[in-house]
Amino acid sequence: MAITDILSAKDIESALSSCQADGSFNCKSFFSMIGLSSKTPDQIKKIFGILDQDNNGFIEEEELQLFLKNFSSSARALTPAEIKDFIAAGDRDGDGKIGVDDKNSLVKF
Ligand SMILES: [Ca+2]
Ligand SMILES: [Ca+2]
Repeated sequence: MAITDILSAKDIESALSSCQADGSFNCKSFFSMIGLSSKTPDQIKKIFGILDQDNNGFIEEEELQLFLKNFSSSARALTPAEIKDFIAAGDRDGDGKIGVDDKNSLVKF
């Protein structure tokens, strides 16, 4: 399954172009630009499954570093500060990683 089976290639392109510079990535605006909020819970779970590359039910720091590459292989890696902000927004149970069931996460999966 490719991420473009679920998300529009055009939305992905504009989301990626909005965060080309180091430090400009914001997970909330990125998810909003790719139209995540209009997806069904089932589609969102599938996207989570793509981002969770080792399939252990969590998106960890190493996977977040390569987050943008799931959308385009030529996209950049996230910086340590961006990864930290991403985890701060998405990790609500405090285990340092983003789980599919992190309740009240700002990052909705
Ligand atoms: Ca994982
Ligand atoms: Ca968590």
